[in-house]
Amino acid sequence: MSTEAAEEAPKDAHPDAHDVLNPATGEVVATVPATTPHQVDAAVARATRAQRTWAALAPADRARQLRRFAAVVDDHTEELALLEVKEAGHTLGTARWEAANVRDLLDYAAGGVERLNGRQIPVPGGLDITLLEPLGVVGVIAPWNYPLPIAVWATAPALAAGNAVLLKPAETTPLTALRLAELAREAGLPDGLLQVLPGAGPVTGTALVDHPGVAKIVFTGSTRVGKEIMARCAAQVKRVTLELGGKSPNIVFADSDLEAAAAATPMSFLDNSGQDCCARSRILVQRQVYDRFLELLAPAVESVVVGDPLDEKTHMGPLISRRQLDRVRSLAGPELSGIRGTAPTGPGFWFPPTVLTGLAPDAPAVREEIFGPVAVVLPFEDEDDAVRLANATEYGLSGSLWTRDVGRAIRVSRAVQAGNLSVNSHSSVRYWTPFGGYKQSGLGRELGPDALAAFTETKNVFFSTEA
Ligand code: TXE
Repeated sequence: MSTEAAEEAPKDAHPDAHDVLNPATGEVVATVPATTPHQVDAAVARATRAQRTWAALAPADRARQLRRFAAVVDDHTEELALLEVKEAGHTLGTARWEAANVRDLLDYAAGGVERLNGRQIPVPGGLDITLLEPLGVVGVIAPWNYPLPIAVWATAPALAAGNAVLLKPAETTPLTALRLAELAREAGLPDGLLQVLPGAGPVTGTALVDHPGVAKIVFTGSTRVGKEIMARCAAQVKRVTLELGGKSPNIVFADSDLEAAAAATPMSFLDNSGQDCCARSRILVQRQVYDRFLELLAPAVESVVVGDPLDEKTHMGPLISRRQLDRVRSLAGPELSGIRGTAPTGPGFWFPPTVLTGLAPDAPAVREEIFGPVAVVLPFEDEDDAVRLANATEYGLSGSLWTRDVGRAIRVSRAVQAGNLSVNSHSSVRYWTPFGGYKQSGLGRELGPDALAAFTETKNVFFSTEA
């Protein structure tokens, strides 16, 4: 790892260390020491001290410091983007969007600091006030699919609301998070306010989740681990926000602009090589246009350029790891029929863009989150059937519907159980609109105007005038 990043890791780090591989080549680009539970203790103590000073600042001063942090990130967006390409295999276009998103998240959160107000509600016989207080120390456990932005979705509003943050990045992608903590220091944020604790989920992550000095956990990752974390948090009634998996539908009605729907479909499940919790990985097409839609979709999928993430012409890069590649192969191997694009075969973790056809509704590829460049296509008969199929999943994160009928768009978007829907579009994530899942896709919401309030505790105080 770079010497700058090494300085950010705890000094007496655990001998266990994680190799960070470049997913496009399989080469080791850094080795990062893991944080021991004992070091998590020390980090919580430092964060607790920093949080007291931070929360005592005037809102305008906190906002100013966060804006300065955003400005420092802005000066380093290209560097952060290149680091994201190196550790996560993202295309340059995606990585640049991610770095800019971090800057925007910090700016947006800074704008919320001075608007985070309590309220006064009339109560006879005195004065009643409702305060919004910071929680204290917040633990953020981040995934590897969008390592930097997802970490900052929680970090920015948590800091803005007056909390300290301990961020545990995924084992495969700690480098951008470590660099971000250095930039926070460079921007003048108080020492210890944002600390990055690399390490294994079951060791460092569990120590953070179980620590009584951590008031809330924000976790993004698999539904399996999310359930385990929720159960551990329950033991202390610890606050928790979960952003988990998805198996989102892309519903194409016969009355839609089929050409537009087919042209937009490939990147709706291939963006970030399909390692996206919002990936529209179940394409549901009305029976009478099913064949025509596949005719339009095939050339669009086959023309997706897969290769060197640093080449600006590339649309899709590799998968994150050998493990992820093995999982995708096991669910979408060549024995299944469908449309397949092309991908490099050399070193690195490559899988071609794939659309599977002719599967039964209970096939593993239809039910499970594959988290790779794979979608399944299923036909449906009418509106009710489309809604039934869309909801036939334990997940409920996002979804799209394509139709020219406004009434149908309203009816179906009301009936689909998912936190984020888009009509005639696949866009679901904006830092200024709320994001999160129904059912087993998560608990709570991130982003949007209420993001800061999720990092506060509500306290009501009544002052009697009659004593
Ligand atoms: O996730 P994990 P994995 C889904 C996707 C993917 C699957 C497995 O389907 O194929 O999950 O990915 C930390 N206590 N998503 O295994 O294990 C871990 O170190 C505390 C969806 O990589 O859930 C990492 O920082 N922390 C998704 C983070 O949890 C623990 C994003 C996520 O890792 C822990 C990623 C534990 N016991 C995967 N075990 C999305 N919602 O976008 C692991 N971790």
